Amino acid sequence: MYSVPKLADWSAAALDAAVRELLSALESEAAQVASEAEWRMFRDRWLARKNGMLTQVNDLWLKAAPAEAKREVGRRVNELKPLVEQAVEAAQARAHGAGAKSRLDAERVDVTLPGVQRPLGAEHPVIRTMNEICGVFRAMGYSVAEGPEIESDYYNFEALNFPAEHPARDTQDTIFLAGQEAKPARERLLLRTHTSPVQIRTMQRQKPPVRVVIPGKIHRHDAPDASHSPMFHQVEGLAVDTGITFSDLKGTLDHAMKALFGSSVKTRFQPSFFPFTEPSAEVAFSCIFCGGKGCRTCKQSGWIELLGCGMVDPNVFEFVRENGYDPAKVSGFAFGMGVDRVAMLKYGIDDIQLLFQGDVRFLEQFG
Ligand code: 2NL
Repeated sequence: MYSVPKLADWSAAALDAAVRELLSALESEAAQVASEAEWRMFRDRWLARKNGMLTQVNDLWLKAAPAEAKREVGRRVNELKPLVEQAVEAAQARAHGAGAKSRLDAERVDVTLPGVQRPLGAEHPVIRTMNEICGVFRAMGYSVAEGPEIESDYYNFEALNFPAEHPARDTQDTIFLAGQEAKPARERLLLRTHTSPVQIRTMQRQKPPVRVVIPGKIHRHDAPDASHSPMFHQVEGLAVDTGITFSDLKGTLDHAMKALFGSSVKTRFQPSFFPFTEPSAEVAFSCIFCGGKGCRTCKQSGWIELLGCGMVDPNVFEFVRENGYDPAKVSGFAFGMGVDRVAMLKYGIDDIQLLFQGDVRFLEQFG
């Protein structure tokens, strides 16, 4: 690599030769600068105050020159300085350009490649069924209400005519929250076992007439198997007005079953019992798989049981009497159905667990 020579011959010809040699070294070193880091080393080698090439030229050529040569040496040394500075500046511009180009090359994006695929989500079959059921009742003028999943004993039992210690409570397989013993019994919290508490809340908020459906999650202390889950879904409905009769109940639910399962289904009402309705009934519709002849799904009966319903018990109205629900003046009907059962029938699902395991291979079939 080039280094600044000491001079012995101070003639004009010898000085010119030394200058040419230095400039050619400058030019070839400048040509090799290819990056920001190399440029910095090049700049320091030539311009550093301490030991840079120009400093050495000053020391070895100008300061060392005999008095008679000082003028000629000085002129040449002065001309060198701007040349070196120009070469350094030009090399920087080139190094910078080269760096930017290689970065652009590395980061180049091919906009013609296919994009990142984002799979579309699909509505869960339970939610879809819930919306469909609510839609059938909305079309008949019902509104939709929701409420808390953690409820008090009062709303889940007391106000629905399940008195404390009544055996009907046992049928609910309730999951209770721990640490509630310090509270009065009616304030103790539990996971709601039906969405009926929201109907009580609706009657507290709204004077009759009322027509409302309540979709939601409910909980029962049940061991999971193909037809049981400790968490499942329900849609309940309530209609209260003057002069509501059991015929209104039958006509409404008969229409709802036809809207959900096809206009050719028949409905069957059989007497039953619920604490909050009197009289009460179980509703079945004619089997959509065998047309009523008998098959595996309807257990050879020709009927599929789906709903519980009845006329609202006057004892329930007593809890909201002050808000216009005098049982001597108004009457109403109520019903409840399991959404998961409906979804399984509609989509031919034989295991309720599939609905809640979150397996994408199952869920993506509903896109
Ligand atoms: C079933 C039975 C039913 C009700 C729910 C209800 C609510 C109020 C007053 C009266 Cl606030 N009744 N709800 C009535 C009868 C049956 O559900 O088997 N569900 C799956």
